[in-house]
Amino acid sequence: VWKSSIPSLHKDVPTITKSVVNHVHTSLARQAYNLDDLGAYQAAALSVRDNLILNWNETQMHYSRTAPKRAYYLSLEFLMGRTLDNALLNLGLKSQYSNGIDKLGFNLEDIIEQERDAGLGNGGLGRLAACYLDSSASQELPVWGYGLRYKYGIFQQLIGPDGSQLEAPDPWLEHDNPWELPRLDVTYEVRFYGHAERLDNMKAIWSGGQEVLAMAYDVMIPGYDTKNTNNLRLWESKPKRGFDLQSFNAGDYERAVESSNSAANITAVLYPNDHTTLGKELRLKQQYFWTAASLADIIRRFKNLDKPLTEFPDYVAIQLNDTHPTLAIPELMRILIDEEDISWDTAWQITTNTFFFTNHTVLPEALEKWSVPLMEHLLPRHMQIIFDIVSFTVEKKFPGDREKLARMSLIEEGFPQNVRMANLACIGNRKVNGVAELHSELVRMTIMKDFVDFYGVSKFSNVTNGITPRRWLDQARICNPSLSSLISGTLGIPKATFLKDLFKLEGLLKFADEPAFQKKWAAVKQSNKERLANHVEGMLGVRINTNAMFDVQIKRLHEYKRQTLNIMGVIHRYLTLKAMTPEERKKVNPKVVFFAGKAAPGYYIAKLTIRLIVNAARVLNSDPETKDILSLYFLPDYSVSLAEVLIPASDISQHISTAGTEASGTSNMKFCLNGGLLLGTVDGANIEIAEEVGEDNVFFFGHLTPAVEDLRYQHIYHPVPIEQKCPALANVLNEVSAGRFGEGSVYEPLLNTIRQTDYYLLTEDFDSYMAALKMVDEAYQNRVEWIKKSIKTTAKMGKFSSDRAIQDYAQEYWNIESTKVA
Ligand code: DL6
Repeated sequence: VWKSSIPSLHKDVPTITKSVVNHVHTSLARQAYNLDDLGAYQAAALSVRDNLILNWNETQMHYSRTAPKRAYYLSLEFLMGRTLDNALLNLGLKSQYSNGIDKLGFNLEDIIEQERDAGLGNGGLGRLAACYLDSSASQELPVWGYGLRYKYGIFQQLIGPDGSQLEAPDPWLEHDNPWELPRLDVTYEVRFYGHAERLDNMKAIWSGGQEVLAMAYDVMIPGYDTKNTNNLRLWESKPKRGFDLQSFNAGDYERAVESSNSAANITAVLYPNDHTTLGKELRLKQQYFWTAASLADIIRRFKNLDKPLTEFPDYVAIQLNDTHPTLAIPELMRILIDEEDISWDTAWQITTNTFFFTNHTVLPEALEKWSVPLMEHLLPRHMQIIFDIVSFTVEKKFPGDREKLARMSLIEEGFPQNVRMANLACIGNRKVNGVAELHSELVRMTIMKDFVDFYGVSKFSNVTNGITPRRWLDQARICNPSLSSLISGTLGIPKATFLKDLFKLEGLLKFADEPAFQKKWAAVKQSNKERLANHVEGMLGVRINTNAMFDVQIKRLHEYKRQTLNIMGVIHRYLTLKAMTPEERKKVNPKVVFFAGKAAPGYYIAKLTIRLIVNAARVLNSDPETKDILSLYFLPDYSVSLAEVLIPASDISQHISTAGTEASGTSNMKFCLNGGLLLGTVDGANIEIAEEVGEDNVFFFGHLTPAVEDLRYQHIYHPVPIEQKCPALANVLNEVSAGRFGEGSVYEPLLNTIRQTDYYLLTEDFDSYMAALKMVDEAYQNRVEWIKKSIKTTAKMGKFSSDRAIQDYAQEYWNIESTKVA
């Protein structure tokens, strides 16, 4: 009876409409007459979810039966964006659902817009994790993600009347989330505080303190063009005992709910930090809660195999996405030693063969540290284990070299002492990687230099980041012919062929010189610009000139990413235009500059940059002399969904970090895949993009990484006034100070970062930046050549598919293999 009753996929239009209507009536308790777009979205999502669940069930059964080695991707952030469109694309059911929805009197594109983004991440690191999940499932690799189910994702960004960023909570779960399955039966207890009593044999008993429950929510991750559907397991915190009945009975209601609230608070919010360490106890609690629950789950699954724990690394690889999950190292040691009675040496052997660590930044301020007293208080047993690791590893090898020991130690001396999470992550792992060639080299040469001497260089390698071409090329929600349809028609291959093997795009090279193809290519870009213009009109109520060059910079606001350099460049352009005669202005090609991105709420300078951009936009966009040739927009509340509209519309995008500071960048890859050209510094993955597409197709400028340290030294010890060093930039700063874009004094702290130490070297790079912008203008004049560059750029993006990146991890690191669900 069970077997014959298992439902089958909704695949054809009649079955699809039936299942949607069924969900309208039975899941939503609504009917056709009162159904709006939101209801239609919910019913369609539930219908698509039925399909995902069926594939998911089969995949998990298949994994259990075949018991392959599995990899687990531990990331505190997964920036998933919307799911419906992507799920339909990966299931290959988009046109069927579109027809079905149409028959029910709705439009698929409209209902897709009803979905809220799952914004469980800050930026590149979280979006990378989402791309890697898509690629793992698409490559039929047995990979699960583990993260936290934040009640509030990345904050909503609003712009206040004075142009400042304001933050509002992101209640993304308000409308219920059809894409997750609560697992009431998958719960683990997690302990905090208490005391750890040492026993013999390096063991200890950790008891007392607070215990909370971690409950699993499963998010299905469909592979593209395959049945394989992997899992992202997100943990939610819950009180272990509901509330304290004793206090309640005694009339102390507040105390009764207190412990319940404190447990639930652990997964309440995503920390909106970016490249700054946060000394927040709650953040440390989040990290331990998540790693402890994930490890307990992984070990439970491993134990089903009935193998000895010494074989754990033969069946399990765990990737640590930056240092956030580093507590998994002492946690695995604790479980093995205290609970499984395994000797210290064997436990260390198992641990260091299981974990792999990816570093995502070398910025010193972003390297996580936790104070020893806080760790001792919150995680007393883990602190003991960390001290033991110090005595048994590095100290054994370099007993005499105190300086080296001090640098390599897991403990940074000071008041208080701190635990250096990057050092712990490095010592407790089998392999460490950076995320682009230059960055991996910097990891080896700077933050991990001593460890390279200690372990040998082979432990430290590189996996250049990648992006999923499914979401970032094919998932363009437009009515006009999309780029992927054009590519498929031109190459004479189905979309699936190049969406699964992005190197196939190289076939476009031989069409780059064909005028008919160039025309079609340009038409797609134009339609994407129209779509963005419509979007902006809906958002800001203004109409944009789509014949202008679209110049885009979208990323988190940070001094090292140098949005400030960009806005100073825009102001310089504006001042130059103002100084021209009307005749001269007539010859200027129009340009629209877009910015989008969030600043961490406590990052004052970054927020001032937003304020300057917004206020400059107000001036530029209302200046009758120049507004037709230069306009500027800050699009609020940047998200994955906004990126999906912005990226395909760009002619040129900016990736202009101070050399050596941007580990990789991934939006650079997305723009190039969509035929946008790149203006950037010789940094991160820009370098490898240029290697692929040819330096003549990239606009590079600025000092190189080896020069940066010296220049900074000069700035501190031999400062030269900005008027002398860079008169053009000095003039821009003076105009801002003088109040041309609103109250000048407001911006002084921002301007002083440039006038004084200029740590991010704007004064050093401004002139070459302006020269590069000029080259962009000139190149854009020759539209045919520009289109050729654009085609060549897309054609050479094969390397930057996250399928390639995930295969690098699977083969070089995790040692796992594809296993197809029949
Ligand atoms: O690797 C993903 C992404 C890179 O593309 C960016 O260049 C890098 O800045 C970012 N790093 C972080 C570091 N966060 N922490 N901790 O987000 O990673």
